[in-house]
Amino acid sequence: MTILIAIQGWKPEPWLERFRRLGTGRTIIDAREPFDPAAIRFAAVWKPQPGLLGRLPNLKGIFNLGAGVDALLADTTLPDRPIFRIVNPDLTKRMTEWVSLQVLYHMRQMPAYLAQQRERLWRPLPQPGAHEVRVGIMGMGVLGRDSAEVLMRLGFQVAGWSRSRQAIPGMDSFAGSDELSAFLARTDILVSLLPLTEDTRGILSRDLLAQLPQNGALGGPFLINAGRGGLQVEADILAALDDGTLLGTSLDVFDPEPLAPTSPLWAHPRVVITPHVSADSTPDGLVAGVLADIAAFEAGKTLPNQIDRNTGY
Ligand code: NDP
Ligand code: OXD
Repeated sequence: MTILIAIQGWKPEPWLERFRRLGTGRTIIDAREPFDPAAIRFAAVWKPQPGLLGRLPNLKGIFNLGAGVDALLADTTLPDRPIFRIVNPDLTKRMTEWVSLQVLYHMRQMPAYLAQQRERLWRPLPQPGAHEVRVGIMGMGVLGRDSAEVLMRLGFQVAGWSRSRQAIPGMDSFAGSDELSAFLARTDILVSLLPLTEDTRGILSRDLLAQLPQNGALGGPFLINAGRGGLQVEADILAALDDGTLLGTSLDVFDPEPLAPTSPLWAHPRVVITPHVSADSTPDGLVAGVLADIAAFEAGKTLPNQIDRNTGY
């Protein structure tokens, strides 16, 4: 069976090499070269050229090489075929590393200590323990759950918010728009691991940030977003930082990417910026799993990582 590899925004070569090495018995086609559209049965893609997948008459399934499918679903010509996304411990652990790093960075007052170091200042600051700090995770899916478990192990008071209630022992669970305000009111460090959908676009707004408490153990709230840039309203975040509504933020995702060199976020002393690297998809980590998924799908098995085009994730 022939698999088309269509990747934009990442280097396709290492993916093609890995698919060819591990895809025994498969014909692997590079979408940048001429090919017979009728020969393609599966497509493994990241931000494929809009219109490409709609031109493949015998396509059986689409395998998105990342966890988020917003870019793929933005193609209005996308054919009505099953779409699968990455659910893989390699990607999940990478995200949990990044989220834990950012939570600890703000909670342990690293921006203040780095500023003091530049001034050669030896000045211990009062330090709350993790058990006094309330982390709230928006998006309790594959990534949110793993981060929650690690942060609880570190001692933080963790709550999760999702569309449907997602119970994890030891964690307070909030669900739906009716419970969003209660969730925000108990959150000192807000972590966003939501997908970008019609319902979530622009959710990280001034109105939402204003609901985070000012009287927590850290003296004010922090925002960490690794979901998608379209979730956040950058002007609102900057305003919230400048008027003290927000004490600091870590952002891995932007809309558009890359973040414009002129953005005031770059130079803001209480902003941490990483260039959409919190959980990289890597060929070494993921291709074997994608090939196994394709084989399972061919064998008629139901895969748990199929997305729902109605909800958009
Ligand atoms: P999942 O689909 O497993 O989880 C999504 C979670 O968001 C679910 O808990 C879901 O609720 C919740 N959710 C969706 N819509 C809403 C809504 N309207 N209101 C409340 N909750 C909602 O996704 P993953 O955890 O695997 O990934 C999450 C996102 O992380 C990806 O979509 C992607 O955008 C981003 N990502 C970013 C990366 C990076 O490098 N920066 C890398 C990988 C992913 P419910 O449980 O009820 O379905
Ligand atoms: C993803 C990403 O969705 O890397 O996997 O952003």
